[in-house]
Amino acid sequence: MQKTGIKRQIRANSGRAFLLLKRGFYFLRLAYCLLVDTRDNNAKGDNLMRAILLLIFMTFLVSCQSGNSEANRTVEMYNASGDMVGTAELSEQDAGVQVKLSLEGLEPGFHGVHVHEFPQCEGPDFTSAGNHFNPDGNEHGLMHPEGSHLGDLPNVEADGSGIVEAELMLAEATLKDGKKSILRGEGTSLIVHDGQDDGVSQPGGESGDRILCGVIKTDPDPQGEETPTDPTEFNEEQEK
Ligand SMILES: [Cu+2]
Ligand SMILES: [Zn+2]
Repeated sequence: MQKTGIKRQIRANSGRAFLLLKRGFYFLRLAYCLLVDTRDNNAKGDNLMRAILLLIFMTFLVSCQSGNSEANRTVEMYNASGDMVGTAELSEQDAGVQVKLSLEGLEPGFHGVHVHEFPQCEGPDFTSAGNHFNPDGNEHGLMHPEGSHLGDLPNVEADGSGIVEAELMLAEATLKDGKKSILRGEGTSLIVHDGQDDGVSQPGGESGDRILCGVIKTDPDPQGEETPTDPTEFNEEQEK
């Protein structure tokens, strides 16, 4: 029943907390050993070695944490049939958000790419993604004098085998908080078009059908696999 469900959840949560604690203790002990040993040992070379080790260890800790922050994000790209055909690696940079696209199975040639306003990729037409992300109310197009949408990106070119490997810059956008955040609210989406964006036509550069879509969300994996309803819990409820 409900009670067992709650119990199970508490058990799951405390298990996770225990693991975290254990890991924390391990790191603390390691750091402590490195520091204390330094005091006991007078050999300067050893001290230096330990200091370097400690530094490496601290860097490792920090880099572990930043892996989960808003600085990076991987977006899975799907085609109209619902097959995953690549990824977009997003990373926060001074100039904006870098978008590293790795795609396959496209028609050779140029394709328009934009960040659209809603985090919804419902195939086959992906109209659920809405218009281009445009928090400033600009016109569309990187070549438009009154442009551009914040979500406008340069075209990418698929090679003869339909593969795209491209690094684009979503200028002035951010993954952090604020008006120009592509994680704002529920999030946004990344769309690849069948045709080329001409950079000036309204409202979308006449780039044709939306052929790929990927959701850009704040928390794509909120609680791991434990969140979905436990099927055994349902069975227990049924038996009563
Ligand atoms: Cu678009
Ligand atoms: Zn646009």
